[in-house]
Amino acid sequence: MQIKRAVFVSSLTGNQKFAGEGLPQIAIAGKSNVGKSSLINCLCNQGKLARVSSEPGKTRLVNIFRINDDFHLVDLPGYGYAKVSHGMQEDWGRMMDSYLSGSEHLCHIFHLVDIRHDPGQNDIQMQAWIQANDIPCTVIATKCDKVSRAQANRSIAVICRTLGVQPWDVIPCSSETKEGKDKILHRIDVILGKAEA
Ligand SMILES: Nc1nc2c(ncn2[C@@H]2O[C@H](COP(=O)(O)OP(=O)(O)O)[C@@H](O)[C@H]2O)c(=O)[nH]1
Ligand SMILES: [Mg+2]
Repeated sequence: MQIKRAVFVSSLTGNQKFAGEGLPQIAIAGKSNVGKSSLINCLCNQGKLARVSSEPGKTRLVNIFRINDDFHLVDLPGYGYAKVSHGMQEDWGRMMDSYLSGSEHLCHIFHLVDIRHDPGQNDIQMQAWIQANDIPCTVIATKCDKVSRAQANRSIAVICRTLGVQPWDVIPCSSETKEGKDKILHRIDVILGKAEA
């Protein structure tokens, strides 16, 4: 897939549903600061489409982008930012629940984890939730420019073991070097039924 057009559609806050004309939706989940916004910008070849923040916990809305006329990319609010208040964490949970439970067009989740760190408790919970809800998922191990290839392979093994996913469902990537970008775009084609796995 080549992303020719990517436009911001809207942000959801509370109990809004997003039908999006019935186009398939691919959501991006992961800890604050894992690289969700950077990945969106990298895939879409647009520097500032999704805001990239070096301050964790800033993206607290569900942000929706329309990609070509093919699908919607949904940037979910990051989890696990320790410094937010209890109330804010509850808001996060409600927002996720209301998006995820109301989204009949959600067909896949890209679950991002930082390749430099073992998955944490909230990554494990997120993945368990995805599996319990039977949502097809690809784990994207971000920031692979920060580790050697040998270290990346070791991390992928740990990710598979801790999250209970298969190696072919993990794609290492870097928004800096664009490593893994083609694989992710191909995965999107497969998800949308435009290519063979
Ligand atoms: N080295 C490196 N840094 C990255 C990569 N992706 C994101 N970052 C940095 O990590 C920080 C958080 O990125 P952001 O996309 O805002 O994360 P988000 O909170 O998940 O949306 C920023 O300082 C980015 O520049 C990557 O692939 N490689
Ligand atoms: Mg972000």
